[in-house]
Amino acid sequence: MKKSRPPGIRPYDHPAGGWDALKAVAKTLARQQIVAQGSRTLLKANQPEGFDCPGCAWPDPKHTSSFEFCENGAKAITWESTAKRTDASFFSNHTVSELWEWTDHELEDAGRLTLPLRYNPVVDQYEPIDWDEAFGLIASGLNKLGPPDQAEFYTSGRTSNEAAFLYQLFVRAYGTNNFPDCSNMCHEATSVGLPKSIGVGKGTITLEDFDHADAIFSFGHNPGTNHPRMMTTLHQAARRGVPIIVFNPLKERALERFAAPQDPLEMVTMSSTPIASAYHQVRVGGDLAALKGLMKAVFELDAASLAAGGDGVLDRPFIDEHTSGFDDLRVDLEATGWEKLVAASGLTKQAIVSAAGVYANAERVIVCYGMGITQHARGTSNVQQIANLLMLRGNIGRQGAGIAPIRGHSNVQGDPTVGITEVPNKALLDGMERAFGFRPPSKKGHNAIEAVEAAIDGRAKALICLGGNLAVAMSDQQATFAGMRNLDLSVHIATKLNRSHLLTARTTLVLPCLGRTDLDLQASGPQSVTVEDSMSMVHASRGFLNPPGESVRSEPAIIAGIAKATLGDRHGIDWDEMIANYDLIRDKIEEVFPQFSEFNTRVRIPGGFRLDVAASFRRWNTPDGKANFLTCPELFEDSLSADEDVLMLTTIRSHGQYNTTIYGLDDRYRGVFGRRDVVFMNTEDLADRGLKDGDRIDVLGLIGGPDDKHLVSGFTAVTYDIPRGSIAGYYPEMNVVMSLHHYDRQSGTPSYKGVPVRVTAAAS
Ligand SMILES: Nc1nc2c(c(=O)[nH]1)N[C@H]1C(S)=C(S)[C@@H](COP(=O)(O)OP(=O)(O)OC[C@H]3O[C@@H](n4cnc5c(=O)[nH]c(N)nc54)[C@H](O)[C@@H]3O)O[C@H]1N2
Ligand SMILES: Nc1nc2c(c(=O)[nH]1)N[C@H]1C(S)=C(S)[C@@H](COP(=O)(O)OP(=O)(O)OC[C@H]3O[C@@H](n4cnc5c(=O)[nH]c(N)nc54)[C@H](O)[C@@H]3O)O[C@H]1N2
Ligand SMILES: [Mo]
Repeated sequence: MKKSRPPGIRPYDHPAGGWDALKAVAKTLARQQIVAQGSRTLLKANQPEGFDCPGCAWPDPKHTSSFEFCENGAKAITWESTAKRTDASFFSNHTVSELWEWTDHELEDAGRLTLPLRYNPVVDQYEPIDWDEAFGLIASGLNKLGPPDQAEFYTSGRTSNEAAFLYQLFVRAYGTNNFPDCSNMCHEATSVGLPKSIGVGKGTITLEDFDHADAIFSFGHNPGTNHPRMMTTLHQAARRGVPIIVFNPLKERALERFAAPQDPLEMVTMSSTPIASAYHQVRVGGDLAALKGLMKAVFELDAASLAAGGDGVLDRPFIDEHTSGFDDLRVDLEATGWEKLVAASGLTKQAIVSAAGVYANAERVIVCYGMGITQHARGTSNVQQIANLLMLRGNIGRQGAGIAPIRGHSNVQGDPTVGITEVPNKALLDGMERAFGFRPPSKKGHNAIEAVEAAIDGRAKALICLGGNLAVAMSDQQATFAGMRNLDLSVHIATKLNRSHLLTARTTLVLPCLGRTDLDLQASGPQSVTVEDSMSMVHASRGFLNPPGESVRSEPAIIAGIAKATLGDRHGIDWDEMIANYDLIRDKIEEVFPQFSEFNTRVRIPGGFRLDVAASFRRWNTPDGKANFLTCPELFEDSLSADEDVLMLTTIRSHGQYNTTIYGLDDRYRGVFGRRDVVFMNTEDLADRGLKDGDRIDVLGLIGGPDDKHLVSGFTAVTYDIPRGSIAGYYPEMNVVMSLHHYDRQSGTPSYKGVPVRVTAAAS
């Protein structure tokens, strides 16, 4: 007898991609009312003369290739180039209290922002305001603060290099390093962890390396949804017979099998290609143990090979010449028994040993990873164990091998490269002094968590957000919301309305900006901006659509307007000149950061250029000039996760969202339709609690207080193929269960993917 499933739960048995992906795009185009211009827009994505897709940071094949179909890229583009508008009448028809009751989906679906707005508390509405008046209010708000450290300057990762660079110039000239940014919630564990390991906080491979890899390992990322263009690469590798070994608690469909929309044969025959050659369902938070197990098994294979008179499997010349810390790693692995590794990873010893066999047999290995690795209380250590694993066989700094952090936002890697960082190094400070004749402050500023903490306890009085939706993206929404409401001045530079904008301060402004697809016309003509992808390639992006309204300005122009009003002619910076022609901004970027030499020339070459990643050439910019093996003795994320009654919650993205932007309520590949109020659980974990598929449950976060402040109630439990002890729910709905103080102590990354929780039947 077939069991009936909860409403909206219908297991999906097609491969990822295929015709359903094409259908989904057609539906999105229609919903955003852009059928006519939509297809034209999509064809310009990631083309040499077109714009960079705002969907993700996956690189483009040589940037001159033909159109690459990507379902979620298409959603990101149509969502931005929608014909819907929020104009003056929209805001006079809806109070902020009323909008607060709308869902996140409804808020953004209302359309593009078209006018600068100021919140009027008397009528509880946003009202149009002149640009100059807006800039004046911001300037007086910032200039009446005590020390400049009372202001926080957030950046989300869609911001171009040019806008980010001007922003950091303005903020440093104003006098602070308070640069919370979305990267703090994302790949900060990479940016902090890898410099200590290999001397650079970026990936070491290029896209071409995949053509030469003999094995690919994938930890904690979901490319079918979040980096769909990566599926072209994985599809090609799988067809070449390259083993792809996946470590992920959830069986993500695209990693199981994929039908490439660009492959006519697969589309016509409705066939697909298996992607993963082995799929290891590691426990949530079990990667540290899995990685140490892999390394322990490599050591054992090495010993066995040597005992049999072979050469061993370690790359001894590489280890001797290029690394330090090898003996410490060996001691750490010897001290950790298999029993513990098996328990903490949730994998059998056999599974780990077999994956290690694939690793040791491959001449060239790439390890890719995403948020499943970084968003943990030990995220930095996770990243460093991946580097260790690669270093054991010299898999860094040669063709077909290396480490591949898969970045999120389309320019999240570029923003820190051009100065968005709360910890400026000497080179940055020297560069700024050289180019602008003033020495910026060197004192460490706030990251995202510290900025929110400062808002909560009143140390921060002003917050300027260059994009994003900080309040909803951050852990502990109750605390974060209260902090944002506590401010004197809040300014949001945005394309669309979101919940952060409704958390009004004493003075609150929303400033409408152009997106990637929009034509950016300045005094010297149409402008291009630049972005850096996950593989350190910098290239140009130029939009071509008519802006959503006459008043909408570019991000650089808005920053320049704020800077001029706030700083006057301090330091003699000519803001107008740079806005008239973005080449002049790029000249300054080059002056501050020598790796951008001949920036304006090189960025005009189709496909752009690659920034120097020293570790790709086996130059190690670490204090001892070597690649460092770094150990982490603790296996569990925290003491609670060893408690049997405690489940580890991970928070994931559905197929129908872009971070806090909810395109729709379906998560097709996971078989969820029309809802997001579900929690994926193992049948036995449910049974242990007297629960079953479809029951309504409460989920209580256990860190950050004994009361029920971190409670999500009345969600529906859905039985799912997930390891015992692990549960999964959607970001951002589940952010409420997280304490603001639960984060990786090394990088500040919130532990979004390792939250100890207790699950019970719903109280009401
Ligand atoms: N369409 C779309 N594209 C996007 C985004 C989007 O929201 N929508 N967001 C962009 C951004 S900013 C980012 S950072 C990236 C995010 O891209 P991903 O890194 O793919 O992000 P997530 O969906 O959060 O989770 C990734 C995977 O980690 C697995 N996972 C969860 N916990 C663990 C764990 O403990 N261990 C392991 N090994 N795996 C685990 C989940 O099952 C999931 O498959 O995508 C970018 N691209
Ligand atoms: N529980 C949980 N929480 C998470 C995560 C998780 O996996 N689990 N992931 C974290 C990660 S990886 C990230 S990166 C953060 C994301 O945090 P953010 O980057 O702050 O959030 P987004 O949802 O990407 O921001 C969406 C808003 O950006 C604005 N926007 C869109 N395009 C543009 C543009 O071109 N210019 C400007 N100025 N504004 C624009 C729109 O107003 C839109 O509402 O969330 C983090 N939060
Ligand atoms: Mo991200």
